[in-house]
Amino acid sequence: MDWKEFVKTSEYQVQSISVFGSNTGADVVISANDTETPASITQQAWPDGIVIKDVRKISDVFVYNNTKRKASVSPEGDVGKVARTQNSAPEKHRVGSVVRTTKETNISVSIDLDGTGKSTIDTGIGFLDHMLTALSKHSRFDITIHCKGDLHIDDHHSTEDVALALGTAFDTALGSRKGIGRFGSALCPLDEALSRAVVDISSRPHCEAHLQLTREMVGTLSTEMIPHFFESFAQTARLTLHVHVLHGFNDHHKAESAFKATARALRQAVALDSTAGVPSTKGVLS
Ligand SMILES: [Mn+2]
Repeated sequence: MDWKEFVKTSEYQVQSISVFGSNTGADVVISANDTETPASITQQAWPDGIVIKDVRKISDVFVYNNTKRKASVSPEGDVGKVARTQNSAPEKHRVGSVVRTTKETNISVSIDLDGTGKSTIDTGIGFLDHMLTALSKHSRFDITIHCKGDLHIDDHHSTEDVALALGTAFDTALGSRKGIGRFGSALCPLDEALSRAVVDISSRPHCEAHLQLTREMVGTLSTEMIPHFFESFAQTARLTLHVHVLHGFNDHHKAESAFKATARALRQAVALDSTAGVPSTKGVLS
């Protein structure tokens, strides 16, 4: 049996439960102990998965294979995570990693789009580390970045190459780009600064980054590299990103609110959506 995951769309009000994967003949029983829902649904084979629609006030769901309990789902959270038994396949995480070595930089990046916002970031540029830590935290992507770059020249190659590598890892983690929301948008303040980010995982790289930065440097990061970071990331991540600082005074705040808004927008755009299929009228998004 090769089933993979359940997706729930909202807490206690579940529009559909999808069981993806394939099963060639074993009895599978899905039961939900809710009086408005059929007590159990049995299918002999589900090569294309099972979708149960309009399940309401759900309190628990079980999957059985040959009457042996394989998994249960509890109703917490936006996207239900399967509480798997030891016999089950590990939960699928969308991960990507990149090692990028040039004469200018030596970089390793890994990303887990289904993480909790844990990060280990060491780019050699303190303020960039601070921004990438914020990106991880507010996107809930687990991110590890190590960069040894030619900082004796300046911060350009390190910043640009970290962005390119992070975008490539993100693209790898997304895979086929099926079953995701595709669009995301967020407004994030940091005290007096307010930023807006809008993301379309379009596979067409484009970035508009207008950040109103006025200082030459923040810490050891040139402010001109901050919009360039977003441009480079969008290029290899193959997405459209519009990020604007709407107003603000302090450049540290402006940049940080821009990264936080981008993180929130990305989180929304990559969120799994069991009804999405390929979220494009063209039928292709990869
Ligand atoms: Mn800060």
